[in-house]
Amino acid sequence: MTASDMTDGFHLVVDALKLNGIDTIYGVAGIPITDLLRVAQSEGIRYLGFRHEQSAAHAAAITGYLTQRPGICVTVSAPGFLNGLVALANATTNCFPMIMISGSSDRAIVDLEQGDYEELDQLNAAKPYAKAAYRVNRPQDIGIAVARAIRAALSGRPGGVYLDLTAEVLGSTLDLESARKSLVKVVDPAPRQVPAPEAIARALDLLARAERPLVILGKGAAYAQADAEIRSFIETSGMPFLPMSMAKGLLPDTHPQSAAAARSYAIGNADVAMLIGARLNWLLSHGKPPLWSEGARFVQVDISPVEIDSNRPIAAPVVGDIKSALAAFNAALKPGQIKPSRQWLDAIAERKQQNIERMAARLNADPSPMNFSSALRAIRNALAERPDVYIVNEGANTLDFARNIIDMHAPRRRLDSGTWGVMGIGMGYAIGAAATTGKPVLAIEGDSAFGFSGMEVETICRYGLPVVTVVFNNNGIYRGDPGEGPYSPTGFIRNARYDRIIEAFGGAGYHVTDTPSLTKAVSEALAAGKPALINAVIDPTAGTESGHIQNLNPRSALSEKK
Ligand code: ADP
Ligand code: TZD
Ligand code: MG
Repeated sequence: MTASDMTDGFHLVVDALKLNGIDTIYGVAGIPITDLLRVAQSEGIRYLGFRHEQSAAHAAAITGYLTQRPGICVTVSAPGFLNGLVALANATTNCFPMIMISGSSDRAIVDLEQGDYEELDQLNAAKPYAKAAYRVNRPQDIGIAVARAIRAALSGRPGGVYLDLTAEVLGSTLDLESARKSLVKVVDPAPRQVPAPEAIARALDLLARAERPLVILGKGAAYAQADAEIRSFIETSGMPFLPMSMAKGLLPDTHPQSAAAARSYAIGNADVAMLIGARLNWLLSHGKPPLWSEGARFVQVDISPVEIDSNRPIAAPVVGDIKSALAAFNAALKPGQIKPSRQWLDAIAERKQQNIERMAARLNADPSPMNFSSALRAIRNALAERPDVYIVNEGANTLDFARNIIDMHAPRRRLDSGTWGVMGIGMGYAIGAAATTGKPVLAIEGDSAFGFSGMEVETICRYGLPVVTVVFNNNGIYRGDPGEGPYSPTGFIRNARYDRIIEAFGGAGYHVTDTPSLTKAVSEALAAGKPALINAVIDPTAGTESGHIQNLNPRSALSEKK
């Protein structure tokens, strides 16, 4: 056999990915995967190289969320793998489909702990943090392994999958005929899961008997791309709805049935709540009092059967995929069957009005320096004509205020810290969203949050991506140190000029201290469609410790006795 009758592990991986429609890979180059990236690029896969694996893997995760196709991230062994692992775990926690492929060192040496270059038992390290983890030991298994990884990432509840490729497998050869036969194109990787008709009937029956029903939309509903089905069900039933953070825009935030501005009232008084792709985790106070009423009953639509009854008993579980489930609800729903009481709708409308008026006073103030509300109003004004823009958002106060102030008008446009409340997603999500959609991205970042992935500004400039980052610079985590003196655990260098970071790479930097300049800078930068970073100076005393989740800080029993 001659060399032209042979292929190798590098090419087989690329062939297997391409066969399954993968067109983009994110990663960081190095031993043993540099040639894998070169082959991918020369075979027509778009490769985006990052400065840190965590951001590359976050980009893959958000690509998975936006496209229902697994995002792919490639890393080197041990430390590169571990750098990516946080993002792989975060993807699994948030139910985003992705595959992290890492090269690994010589198994014979790793398994005997004889001290190889970048030695680590990566497969076992990944297992507790991934939905699934596989290792390929023979080139003829690459095709089936990639297929298995894709199916594991996408089917059922989506999640992060780890695929371990030994250096040996990458370099080993296989004859072309066997190679061709070994490749697998996955058929129907996320099969529809149609819920049982009796589950739909039970849920409709419970909703029909409700006086104060409430729909809660989670990011599972956004992921499912069942936008029309969800909207039709909510509008036909007339129920008020609340979007979880990343479900904002599934129906526009300005929709008359949105109860977002009366969130606590709606949650606290609902007699039946219908969860659609949302978990009763900490973000919903586990469904328990005092936020929820003692007697609240639940419908839960979710693809994962074991999510049901996780925190509170679920009276009407609907296990299936949201698109199929909502189609079934719409088919079975009779006009007038669900009747939220007039009193309930009026009470929500009244609370909404009060809260909107209260918020307007804060939004319309124009203090100097800017605070979170005034700066976000300035950004909201710039976004008014740009519903196409994707929003990435992390921080503490920066996150909480932006979630409330920036209305979303289209589905899957808001990408944020999510289930873990993790810092560091910013530039990775922004790059992933821009690369995947070709649309402009506005990243609204706390100064601390930005620091976790800030070096990826070079990546953004290198590829000329339409990412505009606004750093809410209040000199610290939560709030800045007020004056001179030694730095506190939450303080950062005072009056930093984050805008100059992007200038080092040829991007546009803006330094703004008032609201008209902020609106102008955001509008201008978005219109230019080029990399930009706006350093927005925020009053260091404006924020609160931990933003809206101050209550989660442990308090010493001693201080309470005093
Ligand atoms: P949020 O943070 O917005 O409240 P969560 O991440 O807690 O949302 O919940 C998302 C839920 O959606 C998960 O329980 C997941 O199993 C579920 N899910 C994801 N995709 C689908 C789908 N296509 N169909 C049904 N449920 C889904
Ligand atoms: N590390 C990681 C990976 N995730 C975290 N959530 C934290 C640390 C703790 N943390 C928060 O929960 S928010 C936050 C940290 C460090 C940053 C808050 O400061 P910021 O935002 O500058 O980003 P504000 O607007 O100043 O509150
Ligand atoms: Mg800050």
